[in-house]
Amino acid sequence: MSLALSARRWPLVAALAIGAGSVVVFVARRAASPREATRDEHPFAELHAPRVAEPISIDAEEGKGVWASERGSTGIFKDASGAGMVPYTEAKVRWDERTLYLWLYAGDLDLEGSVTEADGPVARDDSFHVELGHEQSLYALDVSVLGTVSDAKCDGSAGGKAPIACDPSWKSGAVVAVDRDGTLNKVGDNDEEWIVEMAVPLSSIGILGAKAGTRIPFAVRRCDVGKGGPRACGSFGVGALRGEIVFDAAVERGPRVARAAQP
Ligand SMILES: [Ca+2]
Ligand SMILES: [Ca+2]
Repeated sequence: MSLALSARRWPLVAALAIGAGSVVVFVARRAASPREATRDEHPFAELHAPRVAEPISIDAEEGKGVWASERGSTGIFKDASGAGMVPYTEAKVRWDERTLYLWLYAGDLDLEGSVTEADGPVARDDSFHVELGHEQSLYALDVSVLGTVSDAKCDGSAGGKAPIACDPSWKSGAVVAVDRDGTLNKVGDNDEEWIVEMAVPLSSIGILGAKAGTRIPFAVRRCDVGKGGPRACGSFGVGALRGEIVFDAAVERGPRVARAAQP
């Protein structure tokens, strides 16, 4: 009986010994290098942006190959309950050494927009709100269905609480084009969608020498404006799951180039 007990205890003793060894190794590793904050201490939603080999011409031309793939896509924006936003809304990002490119897709049955002056109250029109972070600053850009831009440099962090102090004299230098499928400010007919293509100079947000691995805190949201109707809102990178663009080394060439390269 005692022999049988001893035999059963051996695996337990061995496990304890191995466990103790693991603790020693773990402690030694912790002591060897200074502690760094682990990524999962802050709940980031990473958005991996492919690089483009040539600058994207900003013209909102339909079917452009460089935006065809789902790489660098937020997927459908989420509403406050975590469900996919209705109407469908999505953003994609690309980069080169000088520029961050955005493609903002808005499904929309009723296109509403009237603000045409830069830094005007763009958010009351059908629009996107983009937040980019760098160092201690937050750069906020609103861009509307009319292509009107309101931009400001603020205190705060991308996707966090509403910024307290903003300086609207800051200019992003963003180049914007909009493709609209529908009639503006006319209720009763069925509109379909509008798409913003946008280039933001990285130097305007203090990023020089961008390279693979560069990270930019990022949030984007949209509230659909309807004539007298409810405002459906959705976002990416806002609240508990902050967003962050990561510049990938892989180059996005688009399907046309890929086809041309085949024998
Ligand atoms: Ca401004
Ligand atoms: Ca709308």
